[in-house]
Amino acid sequence: MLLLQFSTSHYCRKARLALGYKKIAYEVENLTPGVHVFRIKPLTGLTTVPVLLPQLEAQPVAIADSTKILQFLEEYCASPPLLPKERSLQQQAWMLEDWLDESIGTATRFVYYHFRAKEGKASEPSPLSQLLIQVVIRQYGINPASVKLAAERLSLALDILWQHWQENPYLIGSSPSVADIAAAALLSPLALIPRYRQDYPWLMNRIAEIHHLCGEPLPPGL
Ligand SMILES: N[C@@H](CCC(=O)N[C@@H](CS)C(=O)NCC(=O)O)C(=O)O
Repeated sequence: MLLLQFSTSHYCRKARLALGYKKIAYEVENLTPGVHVFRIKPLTGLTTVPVLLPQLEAQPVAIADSTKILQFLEEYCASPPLLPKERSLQQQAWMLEDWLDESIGTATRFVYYHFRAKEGKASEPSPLSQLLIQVVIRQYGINPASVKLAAERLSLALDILWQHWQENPYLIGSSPSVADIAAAALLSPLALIPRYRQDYPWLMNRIAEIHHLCGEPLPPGL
């Protein structure tokens, strides 16, 4: 299998964690933001990464969207499972995964890029890095007001995740699921921000543990 990705994208990390957990052999092709559309759009009709090319007979040529990639991997390789056995718990796992993907992954992006453009600027002052950060900031409309909303959304989300993880090592059921993979990947950019490392040590431990389970190198900051 071939994963088309941006090496730093937390959505691509999510796909890598699932591939790693299932011990599926794959290669990555790192794309350059901007020109990536010429590679991606003819394959999927979309412009976002990750995109998985299964390169297998009787399978789709390309799968776009990290949630669709996780669904494909679960069907293609059922063991080890990333879903509980009970149908009602499976639905809960996918619901949590979708919330983490659509709402929390976006909020993380806002807080993360705002940090890299402000307090974190000293650690990556190169004009090229700062130019790329400014492109992302414009693309997604990241500004102090939208960052404040994102930080509030994250704070609520982290309270909810804390309640789940305090009672059980896994978010749904008794083994890792798509929800744990999504949380570990989509919250991983927060590890670079000192305030989050200091206020949420349990989250950093959880992110690290899930990365170990999946054989994936830790994100920057951990
Ligand atoms: N919901 C999508 C989100 C993917 C996404 O936002 N990818 C970003 C990188 S983190 C991207 O490809 N941005 C480039 C673009 O939108 O052209 C998924 O889960 O795959």
